[in-house]
Amino acid sequence: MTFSLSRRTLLQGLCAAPFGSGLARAQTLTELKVASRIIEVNGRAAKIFGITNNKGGNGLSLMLEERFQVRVQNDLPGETLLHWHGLNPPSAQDGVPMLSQAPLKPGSFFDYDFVNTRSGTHWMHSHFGLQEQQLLSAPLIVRETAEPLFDEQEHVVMLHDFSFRDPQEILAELKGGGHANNSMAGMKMAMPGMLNDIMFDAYLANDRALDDPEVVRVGRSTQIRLRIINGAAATNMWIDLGTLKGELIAVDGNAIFPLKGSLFPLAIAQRADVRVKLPDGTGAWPILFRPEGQVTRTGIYLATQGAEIAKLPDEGEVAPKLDLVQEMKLRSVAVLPSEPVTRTEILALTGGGSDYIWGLNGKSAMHETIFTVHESERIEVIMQNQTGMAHPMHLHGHYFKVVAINNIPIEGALRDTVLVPPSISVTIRFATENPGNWAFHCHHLYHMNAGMMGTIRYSSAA
Ligand SMILES: [Cu+2]
Repeated sequence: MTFSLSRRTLLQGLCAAPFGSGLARAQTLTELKVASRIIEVNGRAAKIFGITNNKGGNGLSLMLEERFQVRVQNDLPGETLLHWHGLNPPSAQDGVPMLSQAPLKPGSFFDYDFVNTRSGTHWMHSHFGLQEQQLLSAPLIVRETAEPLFDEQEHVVMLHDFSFRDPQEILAELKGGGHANNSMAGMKMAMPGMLNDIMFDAYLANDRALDDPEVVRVGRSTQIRLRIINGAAATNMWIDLGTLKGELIAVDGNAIFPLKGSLFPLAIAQRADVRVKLPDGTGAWPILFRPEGQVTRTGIYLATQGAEIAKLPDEGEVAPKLDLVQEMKLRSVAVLPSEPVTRTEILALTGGGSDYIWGLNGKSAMHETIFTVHESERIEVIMQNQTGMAHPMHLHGHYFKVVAINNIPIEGALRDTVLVPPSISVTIRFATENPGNWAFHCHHLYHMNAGMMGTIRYSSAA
């Protein structure tokens, strides 16, 4: 059961036992506060948002067997609403304004309470307006065991793109047909092959640019599991291990058969768990995160105690654009039941002209019904990108299996977000087992806010 009350109402004592088991609940409820905070970027103070838990940490870490019992307190001067990206809550707790819940008023809170069935590296972010661009996001890690199964260290890295500008101003400029960057003003939008439609002031790894990177202290010959979250609003990235070799072991929180490498793509909103075995001896190793099509990069360092950090410039070679070469190779560990597909839907990704209106099947109303489903169906969706930009497509409330790329069948990964590059089709399958009304959208924040979002409705839902 959930409810929403202002702080004042709470003080007036009107929140009398809204739960069946008030005592047990009070012992486990975690509070997340959404508030403004200041960080330093390029030597300048930046006012952004953040999500702090009641232990003072960033975001949330819980065990799989724990019920998801979280109070979100809005300490912002304006409305907000958090979405649990990667979890499959009941739709009334999914945090999409005007679809699943009303936005949270300043000074009020909302109590979330559901059985969580999803483990892995996930995240939470505001689904309200353009707040995600102002770093209103945090890790959401669900562990299956209290201690790592292997003798390994763990570290969470959250990536962001950052601008000192007001995101509303960026969106207005994009809609005005200009490139959201002074030096490229007047440039037409979304030309074929265009990678980035916004120029950012910095790219951050755990809130820090490469001139002042986070240094993670590691033991000699340590094995480390990096849980990497692309929380950028509009930037696809590469994970670059440099001289180190690693293994990709999970995507979007779902285990895959390990894929060896040192360069892994990570589209907007996706997560990657990468296991790295450090060489013997002391040293410092940069892990870089490189936005596609850009020379600027960000990163962290893994360093043994006392090792000197030889700082890298924040510019390097141009990072290539993301493709689906890796996606073709991913194989999920979990096997989906082999029920036949009950229905195939075509979803055209459309728009992106000089008016900066984006859409799904040519429609650009954010809560437009894409299609209606019944419970216990096995739906196949063929997404066809008819635009000049890549779109990281995210389905709420479900995870899906990537089953074909350009109609070439694969036994692909289980995901909640998949990149669909220009002129490419990506086919996914999911089971309709979470009744409600669910957002399905491009996770590029400005594409979404310019119309590339719709709703999948269950016939059983209101
Ligand atoms: Cu998009």
